[in-house]
Amino acid sequence: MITLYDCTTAPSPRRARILLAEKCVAHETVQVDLKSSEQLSDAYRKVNPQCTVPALRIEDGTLLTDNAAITAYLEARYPEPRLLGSTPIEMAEIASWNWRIEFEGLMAVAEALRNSAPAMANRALPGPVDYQQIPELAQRGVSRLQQFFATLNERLTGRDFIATDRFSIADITAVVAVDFARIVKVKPSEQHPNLQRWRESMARRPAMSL
Ligand SMILES: N[C@@H](CCC(=O)N[C@@H](CS)C(=O)NCC(=O)O)C(=O)O
Repeated sequence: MITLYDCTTAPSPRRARILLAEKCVAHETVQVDLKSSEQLSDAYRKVNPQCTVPALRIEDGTLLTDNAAITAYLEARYPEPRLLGSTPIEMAEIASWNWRIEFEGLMAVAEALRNSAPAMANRALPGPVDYQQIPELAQRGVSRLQQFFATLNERLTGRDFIATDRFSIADITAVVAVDFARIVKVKPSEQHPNLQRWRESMARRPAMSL
């Protein structure tokens, strides 16, 4: 049986959770409680020395320790539905948008949150090493996030999906990034009609409620 090391409140494992659901992959889930720093415990370090979630244990015991590996593996092993594209051009478009959403969206929320939240003092980056907060990065993160929302809104003009004319991994990553931005009080508004329309249509997919 495949096992997902998950945390229901965190954005990165939500990406893996939605992907597993979209591909209908049966699996077990183990919750790792980030609020009580369980990811830094000796027990979890033995599972994943990077001290992050998600991690996916596959049947032969191999541990996949990030969304990049989990996505590559699941797409290769369960090709349908195709979420990384079918043609070379589709694959390139999807890879490009997925990277932009990670860098301009998810990383911006992480900068804003992790450099400001008192509970994350000394934990400005995930992983086994402690890093101090840089308050200016929190402000920059919020600015980048506002720009990211404008970018997505513009991209979605006259489009149903972010990267191509079909649902893809880029839509999953974007739903997770847009939803998690609420934690730093950035939300789609009337300035983002295309983004709002797309998010409403994504809500009709059962996996997006995970
Ligand atoms: N590259 C990783 C990033 C994973 C990541 O940053 N996970 C966060 C939760 S969203 C984490 O494990 N944080 C632990 C911590 O803050 O110590 C991926 O996308 O798989």
